Amino acid sequence: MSHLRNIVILTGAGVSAESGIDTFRDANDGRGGLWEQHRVEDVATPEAFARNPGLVQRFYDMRRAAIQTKQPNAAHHALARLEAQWRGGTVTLITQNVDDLHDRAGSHNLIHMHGEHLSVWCTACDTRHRWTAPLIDGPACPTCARPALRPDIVWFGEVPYRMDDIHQAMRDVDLFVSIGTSGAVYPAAGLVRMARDLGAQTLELNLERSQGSAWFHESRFGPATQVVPVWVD
Ligand code: BJW
Repeated sequence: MSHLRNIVILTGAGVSAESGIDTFRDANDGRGGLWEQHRVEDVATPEAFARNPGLVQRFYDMRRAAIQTKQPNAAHHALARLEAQWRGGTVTLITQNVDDLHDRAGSHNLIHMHGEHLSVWCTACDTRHRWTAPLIDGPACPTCARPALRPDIVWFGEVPYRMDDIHQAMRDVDLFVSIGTSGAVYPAAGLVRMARDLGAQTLELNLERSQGSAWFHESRFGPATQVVPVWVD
């Protein structure tokens, strides 16, 4: 990798799978998109929240509690190590994951494009707060006191966070690496094509071929805890 300066890494649910966090499109019964017994569309859309806020808040409270018991794995640690040791360029980590395992492993140049579980967003006064207690009873915002807190998660139909920062990082990318994502959800799934258009090398590390596999110069298949440390080291 010595001739490469700027690395952009996109991670998805597969990087956290071996920490015990279910992926979205694999851990189901084959009907596609089932997630903890709920269809993704029933809980991960603004319409679902408007229709049944209690169900959605309960669902996220349950997932927050579960995530806090999980630990970063060898793949998260390897990516944090890469950022700490990389010289002569930048390592930008864009994650679609809403867990905090990259943060806890020590990654700093990190973009949570689909939001974060441990953050809540007040839609009344547009402030963000750290989640501390279940949201099911519609608690008041600490800033404006209105009961308008929602999970700070990018649902289908909403614009992912920090798109300007993502485009900025992509402008200078020499190597684009996609890890543990199915390539099914846009705009994240389109980044590999953008990288190709900009002349970058592209590498996929995944358990199996993803939907965008044809866009990668190279693919390496296996569990993230094995293939990521081998690639980094
Ligand atoms: C392992 C492993 C191991 C397993 N080791 N690997 C039609 C065409 C194109 C686009 C659209 C369309 N209709 C609608 C859209 C847009 C829509 C979209 O993409 N829909 C698709 C379903 C088609 N996208 C949006 O709405 C987005 N917003 C948007 O487009 O705004 C417009 C706009 C954008 C930009 C500028 C201006 C305007 C928003 C998307 C929000 C996604 N939100 C979710 C839910 C979060 C809720 C929560 O977590 O609580 O984010 S959906 C869900 O999918 C979650 C994930 O981040 C995301 C991606 O999933 P991921 O990470 O890829 O997981 P899986 O399960 O799919 O794959 C896991 C992979 O890991 C697999 O490949 C396994 O093999 C592998 N794996 N174990 C290594 N051990």
